[in-house]
Amino acid sequence: LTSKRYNVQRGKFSAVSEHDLKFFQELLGSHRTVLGEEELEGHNTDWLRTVRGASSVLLKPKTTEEVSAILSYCDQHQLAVCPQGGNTGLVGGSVPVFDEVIVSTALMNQVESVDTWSGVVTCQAGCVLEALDQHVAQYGLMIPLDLGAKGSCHIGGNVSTNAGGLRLLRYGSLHGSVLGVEAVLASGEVVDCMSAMKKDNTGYDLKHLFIGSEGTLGLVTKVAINCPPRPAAVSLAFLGLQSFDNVLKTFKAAKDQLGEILSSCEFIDQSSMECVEGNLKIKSPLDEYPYYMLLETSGSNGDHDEEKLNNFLESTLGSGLVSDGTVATEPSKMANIWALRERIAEALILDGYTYKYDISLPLPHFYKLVEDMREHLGSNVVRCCGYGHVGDGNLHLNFTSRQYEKEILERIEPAVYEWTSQVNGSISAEHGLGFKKRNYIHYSKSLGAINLMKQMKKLMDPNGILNPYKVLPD
Ligand code: FAD
Ligand code: S2G
Ligand code: ZN
Repeated sequence: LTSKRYNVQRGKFSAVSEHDLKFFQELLGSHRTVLGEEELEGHNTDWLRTVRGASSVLLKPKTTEEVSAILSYCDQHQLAVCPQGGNTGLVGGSVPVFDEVIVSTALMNQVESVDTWSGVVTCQAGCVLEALDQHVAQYGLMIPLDLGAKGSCHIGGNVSTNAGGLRLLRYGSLHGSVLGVEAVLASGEVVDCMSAMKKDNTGYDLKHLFIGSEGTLGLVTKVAINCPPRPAAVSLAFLGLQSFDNVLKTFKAAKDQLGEILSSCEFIDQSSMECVEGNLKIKSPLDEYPYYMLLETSGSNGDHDEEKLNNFLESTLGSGLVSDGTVATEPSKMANIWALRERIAEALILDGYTYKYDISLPLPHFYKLVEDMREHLGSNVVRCCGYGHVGDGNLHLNFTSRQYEKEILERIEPAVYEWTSQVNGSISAEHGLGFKKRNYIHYSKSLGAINLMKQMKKLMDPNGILNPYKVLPD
């Protein structure tokens, strides 16, 4: 149990009573009021299986009005709430720490409108990312976000964690592509910041408070997203390189030579590749190299893009920057290459316990952190690997051991955060702070900023019922 493994005290919240259950069942009906810890096993445990809460009540509202009624009731009765989307979060933010009531967006999965002129889709927070992307594809549009968890994560969870993902390099952050948010405050008040307009400079832009606040300021119930045209042509180059210096130079060359059609730039180190090939028994189309890169292009003219990409490959192979490479345009071939990158998280879990770090770093220091931490941990861990969104300066540094060991965690933390803050990096690039990283926020945010965040939390959730023990330190 999280509360056992980490020394955290339960807040002064009520425990759910028979009277409370009666209220929820009258509001939602018994099939949308799921009871009992065994029933809730999958909702109390995070995707990484590293934190586990003890909730015995899972509520499944369908509408904003039902969310409003739930939250105002919980606020009046001092019941803590854990908002939950697809439960793919990686920082322990999406599951209860104690017996918080879980409010799931699973049944809030309706698309409200797609404006084909402006490319704006309006939908409920519980739409699964992949399903939403498939929905807008019929209009020639795409959701400007892609991540390995697309089959399970909800768009409301993506907004709440300000998820980055594999295409941020091309389509930017959700702070740019989300045009509107509807959220419900702890009091039950509905904050309607929905808009389908690309420009709206009327007062404070409040929607940004809910983007990335991980369920601690309000429960997101609807979003409006600006969707770019779905590219007619996508190609994927998979490269083998001898040094990380060559990875950086190749990234720079890709930006110069591929320019506007470059839509993703990811890297994988040899240790990550060994893990995904060894644990998942999937094969890389290249021989063994110390580093690999995935460079994706997306454009409107396949011939033009493929020619550009092949010229790029020729010049980087010719100059020795790249040691080997292959270009795929056929969807199943591209999917096989993406699996080598997207399934590393899954492969790491098969080692046992994962110590996961999602760090933003200035590119010159980027892989040095992996080398230093690999040396620092030595044979104490089964594996130390680095991969991620090198195009965004976002490293995914992971260690694994057979089972959780406090001694390993203490060798890694706070060393990894100190190292990061010394080069002015971010201790959490895209996954958020959740439960696991909230006490390290000061490595990336000033005390003044943290104080203002606490004041905002106090103003918007005075009883602290929304996702307690998450994001901000006590
Ligand atoms: P959950 O995990 O259910 O919740 C995440 C947080 O948001 C929690 O704090 C929860 O309380 C809160 N929350 C959820 N829904 C709402 C809501 N409607 N209103 C208010 N708060 C809410 N993340 C990235 O950024 N980039 C990646 O490339 C990436 N790749 C991943 C690959 C894999 C294989 C996995 C398992 C995860 C990956 N993630 C990545 C992490 C995770 O998928 C994202 O954080 C995602 O946005 C979480 O969405 P979710 O619906 O699963 O949210
Ligand atoms: C990714 C999520 C998985 C991980 O794959 O891009 O954001 O292992 C990550 O960190
Ligand atoms: Zn990532």
